[in-house]
Amino acid sequence: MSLKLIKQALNGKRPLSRMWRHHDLKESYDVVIIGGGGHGLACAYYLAKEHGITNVAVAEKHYIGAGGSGRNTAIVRSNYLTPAGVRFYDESLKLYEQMSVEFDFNVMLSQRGHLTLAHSDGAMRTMRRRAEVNLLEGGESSVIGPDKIKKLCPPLDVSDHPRYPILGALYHPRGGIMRHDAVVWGYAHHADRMGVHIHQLTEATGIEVQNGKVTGVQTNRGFIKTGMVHNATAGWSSIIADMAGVKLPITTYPLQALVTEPLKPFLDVVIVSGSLHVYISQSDRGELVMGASVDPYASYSMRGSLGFTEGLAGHMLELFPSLSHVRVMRQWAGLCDMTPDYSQIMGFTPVEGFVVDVGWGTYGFKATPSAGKRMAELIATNETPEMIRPFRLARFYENDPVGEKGAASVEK
Ligand code: PYC
Repeated sequence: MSLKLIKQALNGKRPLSRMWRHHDLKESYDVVIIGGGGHGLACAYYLAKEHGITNVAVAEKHYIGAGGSGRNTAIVRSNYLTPAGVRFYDESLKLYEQMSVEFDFNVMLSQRGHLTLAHSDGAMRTMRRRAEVNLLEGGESSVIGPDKIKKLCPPLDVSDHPRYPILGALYHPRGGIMRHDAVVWGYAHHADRMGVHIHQLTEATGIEVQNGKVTGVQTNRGFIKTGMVHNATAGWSSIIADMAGVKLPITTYPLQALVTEPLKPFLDVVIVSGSLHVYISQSDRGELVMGASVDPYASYSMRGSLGFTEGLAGHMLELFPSLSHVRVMRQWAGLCDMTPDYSQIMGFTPVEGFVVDVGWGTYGFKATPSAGKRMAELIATNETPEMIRPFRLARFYENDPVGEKGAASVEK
């Protein structure tokens, strides 16, 4: 990318071509993807790239990446608790590892290591179990003690005086952070170049179903005929599913996050504490990016609150007392669609031609490439890929949950 940019600057040809273009809405598409976040765009990209399906529309009610894709704290990891979860997120991490080369575009992946702290014997047991499952599935997470933690993160208070002593941590060397907007833009750019139509400011207002089959989508810009609608939304996933007459076991909660003023680089790992409900990393600009657990009440509000800032600051200072002078620059919220077992819902629904990739709780960003790839495979082949079978909607009726609560960085 940088060489291209230099060439562009020197040859005097301006302006740079658009990353993705605007199109009139066509009367019909083979596939309509509702939601122009990372997941929807990744699905469009893999449909075109791996299955040659390019008559695809991505309908996004705001600008692309305006939802969870642009509001998360950019953490990537695959250190989950269930074998199905580890396999799925590990595929996603591998796709992320190849992404800058695949896109010829720097997505700024920084695999700086990810530490999930344990403050109790119970938490240590869960970390050991996660480490074992990760090893069995080919991952490389391990449980480390306070001395090694201190070496990896000198400013962390590992002494025994805090209310929440640090007994150990699950260390995941391949975990880290990356630039979330770059992921969205990269998928959008390449999907566009292969013929996908990206429609921003295009809101789905209804889904037409006749005799149990999808026949089209109503939008604020007109009706689109299609036999395949993919719900790749977050926050509004249950509302979109309702339009097709499908009920999802999802409750939506806001999740708040903030960034501080920039500091000199001092933190080159990601630190998470599930018990303290906090996580922190330092961005390439030097800002500390921090978040907490979801708000206590279900809501679609995306406003910040003072209660969140106070609670987060209190917990963060338990871990990093030296940050007490640091000023907060801005805060925001995104929406998290929580399912009963803390795992996503992917696949077919009782309505033919209506498929879902929803219920991502607080994990959606790290799942983006694999979610897109596997949903594209499902749409193209009309079969559920083995990798995502555990996450089918029917598991809730078949008493076959995929319990990932123990791997949630932050929970309800
Ligand atoms: O699961 O890694 C995570 C996470 C980070 C922020 C919210 N969830």
